[in-house]
Amino acid sequence: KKHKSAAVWFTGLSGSGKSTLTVAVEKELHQLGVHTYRLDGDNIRFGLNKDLGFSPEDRAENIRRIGEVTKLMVDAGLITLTAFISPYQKDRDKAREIIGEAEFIEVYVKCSLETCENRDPKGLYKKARAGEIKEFTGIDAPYEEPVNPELIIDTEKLSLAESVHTVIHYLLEKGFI
Ligand code: GGZ
Repeated sequence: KKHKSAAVWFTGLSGSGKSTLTVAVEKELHQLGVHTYRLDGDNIRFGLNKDLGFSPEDRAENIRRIGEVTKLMVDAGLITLTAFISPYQKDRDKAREIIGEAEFIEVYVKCSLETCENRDPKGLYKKARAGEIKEFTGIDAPYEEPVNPELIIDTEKLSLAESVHTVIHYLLEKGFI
């Protein structure tokens, strides 16, 4: 099945639902016969970027490398789904520039800090509040809300199925799939 490649760039707080959403969107795309690749902390921060931490400079470099890798995957014809906090607008803008405006879809996975902190699936917010993790996004490091995202997915209001549908609908509407 013919499709146009693209980078679907999910950004949001830890616990906002980025990973869950990318996994579910990928599953749906596979059912539609679309070739994809998914990048997240598990396959990037333990490999390519294992030399990087969470200072603003390291996050910028993390996102820059991910932008370059994503560009290669988009060139290879894949719909690439990335799930990184990517808290700084300038870093997301740089990824957009690397990948190309026409292929870059910024998806803000919106969820209040309060809800993310209540979900706390890995107990990281608790550790951050206790001072055991420094520079934790939302606690003692900033998250800059996207200025002009192509899509906003409010995971406090939408079910997972509704969130997936919103992304798939966008890709259909814009002629990517
Ligand atoms: C934010 C951190 C931190 C700090 C470890 N701040 O919920 P998770 O665990 O699985 O996802 C978070 C992940 C964030 O990595 P990213 O590469 O997405 O960040 S960025 O785009 O800002 O470069 C969290 C874990 O790593 N983690 N320490 N201090 N998240």
